[in-house]
Amino acid sequence: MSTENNFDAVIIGAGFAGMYALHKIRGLGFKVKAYERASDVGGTWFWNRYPGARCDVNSLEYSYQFSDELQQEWSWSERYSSQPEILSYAKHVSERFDLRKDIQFETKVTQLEYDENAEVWHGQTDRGEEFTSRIMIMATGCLSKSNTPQFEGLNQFEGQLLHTAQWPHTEVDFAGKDVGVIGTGSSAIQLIPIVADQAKTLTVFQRTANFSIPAHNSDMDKKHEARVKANYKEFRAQNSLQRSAIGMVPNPVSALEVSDEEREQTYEERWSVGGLPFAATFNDLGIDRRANSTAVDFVHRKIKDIVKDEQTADTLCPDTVLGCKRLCVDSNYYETFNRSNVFLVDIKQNPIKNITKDGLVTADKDYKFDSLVLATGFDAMTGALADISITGREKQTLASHWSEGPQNYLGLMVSGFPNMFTITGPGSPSVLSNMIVAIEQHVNFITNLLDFMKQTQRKTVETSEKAETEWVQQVNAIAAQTLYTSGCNSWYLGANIPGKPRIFMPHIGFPTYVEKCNEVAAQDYRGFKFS
Ligand code: FAD
Ligand code: N01
Repeated sequence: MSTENNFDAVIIGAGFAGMYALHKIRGLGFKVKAYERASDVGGTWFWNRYPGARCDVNSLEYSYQFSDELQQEWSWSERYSSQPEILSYAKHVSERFDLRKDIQFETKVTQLEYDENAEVWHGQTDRGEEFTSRIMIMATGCLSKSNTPQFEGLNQFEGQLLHTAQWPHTEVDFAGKDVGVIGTGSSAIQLIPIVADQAKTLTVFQRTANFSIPAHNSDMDKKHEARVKANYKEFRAQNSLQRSAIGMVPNPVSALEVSDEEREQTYEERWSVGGLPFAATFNDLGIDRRANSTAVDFVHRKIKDIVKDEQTADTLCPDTVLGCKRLCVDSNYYETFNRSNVFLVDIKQNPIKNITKDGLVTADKDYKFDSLVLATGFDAMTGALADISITGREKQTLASHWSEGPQNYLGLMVSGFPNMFTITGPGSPSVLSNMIVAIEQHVNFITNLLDFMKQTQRKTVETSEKAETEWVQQVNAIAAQTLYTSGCNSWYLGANIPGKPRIFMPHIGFPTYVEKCNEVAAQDYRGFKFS
């Protein structure tokens, strides 16, 4: 292998995590390269091009803060920006910081093996290339490995088959078509109102009803933007103190301690603001079933007010705890079911038996379509890592180390896998926070640690099994105090993928996590071993 392919650090992925990691690691003077299987930067926003895709965290927050010039010069056009605008932002960042020259696109890393003697990682790509690197940064994404359920007959479908997370780059025209959508998660809920507007008919196949809160998206309020920009640092710092690092004001009051009138009025106020802050209407919605059921009842009433057909409304009412699955945020989702061309099928009652060449068959009926959209989500948090064959010390594979579920320390490092870091992996706040904030915190922690190694002339860092076991116990103990583990079957638990170990993966609470990381760093990186 030529020395051209020997690196100090290799990053896998060029979404927001990989891009920032590349920028920061360059700053350490390292020889660094990123591999990305897509043809451009953006990650999530490169792949998820379905109509209606947009963020559900305010754009003034869902953006980088590491460069004040960047955050001052960029302007978002909407409160929750659309996928094309977020992708333009990612491209702008890559150009502004000249990132592309160190990213190799259309290249998937397929294999990584640790060489204990040389203390380097050997990598292979799907193009047959090889590389070595002392440091590996896994910026592979939590929601980047799409999930295509193994429906019988799927490959026999002769119409147009689409997946929300692998959407074509050219416009998909649904005009005059009969369309089926399988799934009613966040992606489906964003897509359904738009497809319904274009298609001749739209049939939605729902297995589990989801809670959705109106986005009330709007054009960016320029005065608000100017106020935030005048004080951006303070705004960011305040938001980072919130449990999800999102600037939603939590109401420090129990849902059970207020009168019925006050409770109803408070829910109404939050519903009219819209979006994720609804989950923080009262301080016990995530921990107390009785409190949570007041929110459930409120949303059920809203659904029944909006949706005219009684049976459809009943089917749309979730029977799970609110917020246990990620809350969806929509524009006209429930209203769409009042259209005469839209039909809802409850596949919990009548499961899909198989896909046919021109539609699908459920337990009680045949359906025919021109287009079938799979809005069936992701093998979340571990899927993209499991997609790479990774072998660490003593020939142990990551797959065998994680056979009972992911184990790591601070969500950053796995024992037996030296010098390999995961960004926003399981065990970190990641998907339960504003992810760009979580990404920056992780990358800063990792690059500070690498700088510490450089200054103290250490070659390798790894964590111990003890640190890892204690961390996983702590993550689980926090989750066990909430309704996340008992209130539903979510992808946070791996429950959406048949055979995946059922374990709650994210760490709940961004500020407490940051505190812990800072404490670890201040104690010469307690829980990490250096050589
Ligand atoms: P990704 O953006 O997933 O990037 C990972 C990259 O790694 C991908 O481009 C992938 O191609 C590449 N890759 C993976 N494996 C390999 C390999 N073996 N070889 C080469 N390349 C590889 N989060 C929020 O906080 N707020 C939101 O509003 C929000 N909205 C979302 C909307 C949608 C539709 C989805 C799907 C997710 C949303 N998220 C949101 C979560 C989102 O994933 C993160 O906010 C963020 O974009 C993740 O960035 P990342 O760089 O960590 O991962
Ligand atoms: O995926 P999901 P998603 N047969 O897993 C159904 C982020 N995001 O792409 O619930 C039949 O939520 C499945 O049914 P069930 C956000 O973090 C954010 O929508 O398992 N149905 C479910 O209805 C989000 O949480 C935004 O019973 C099957 C759906 O498919 C995450 O990405 C927008 C099935 C999958 O829903 C994932 O969202 C989009 C089967 N075999 C995404 N398998 C924003 O708004 C699965 N389903 C910011």
